[in-house]
Amino acid sequence: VATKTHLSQVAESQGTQDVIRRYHSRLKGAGQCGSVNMQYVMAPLPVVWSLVRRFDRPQDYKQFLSSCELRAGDGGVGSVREVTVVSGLPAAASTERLDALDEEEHVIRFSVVGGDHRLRNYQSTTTLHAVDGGAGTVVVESYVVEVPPGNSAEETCVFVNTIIRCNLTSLASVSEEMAA
Ligand code: A9S
Repeated sequence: VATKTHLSQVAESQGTQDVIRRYHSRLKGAGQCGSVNMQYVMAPLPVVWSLVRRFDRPQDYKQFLSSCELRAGDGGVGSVREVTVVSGLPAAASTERLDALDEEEHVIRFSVVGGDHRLRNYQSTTTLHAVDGGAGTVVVESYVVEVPPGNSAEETCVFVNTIIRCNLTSLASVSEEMAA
C-alpha cells in the first residue's frame, strides 16, 4: 500500500488528481464498475517498469498466472496474449490485448478480449511515478469492467481489487529483490 508520504510526493511532483484524471478516469457506462489501487515500491522506477512493460511475461509477478503465450504481435501495442491461470481459480485462461505502452510516461493499458472467466471487457491502466528522489516508485493501477450477471458492482470490485492487491504486493517484492 502506498503511504501518505509517498502519495504526497506524487502529488507534489505532478499532482495526484492530475495523474488520476489523465490516465485513470474512464467513463463507466451503465452496468460497469471500476476502482483505483496504489502501491509503494522501494525500488527505482526503471526496475519496476522493466517488469510492468513486459506484456509477454505477466507471470513474472502475477502469481495467479502460470504461463503466457503471444497469439499476435511481438509484445508491442496491438499484441494479443493468452494467459493460463493457476489451478484453484474459477477460470483457466484469459485472452488480452495490449492497447498502449508509453515508455516515456510509463503507462501500460490492456483489455481482456476473451477467456473462460466472468470479467468481460476488463480494461486495465497502470502508471508508474518516481518518488523519494528516484529511490522509490508509486504504482497506480485502475480498471473498468462489466458487472457480471448475478453479481453487484461492489462484489465485482472486491473480487478484482483482491487480485490486484496480490499482484501489486508481488510486484513490489519482485522489484525490491531485483533492486537489492
Ligand atoms: O491480470 C490482471 O492484471 C488483473 C486481473 C483482475 C486478472 C484477473 C484474471 O486473470 C483472473 C485472475 C483469472 C480472475 C481474469 C482475467 C479473470 C478472473 O476471473
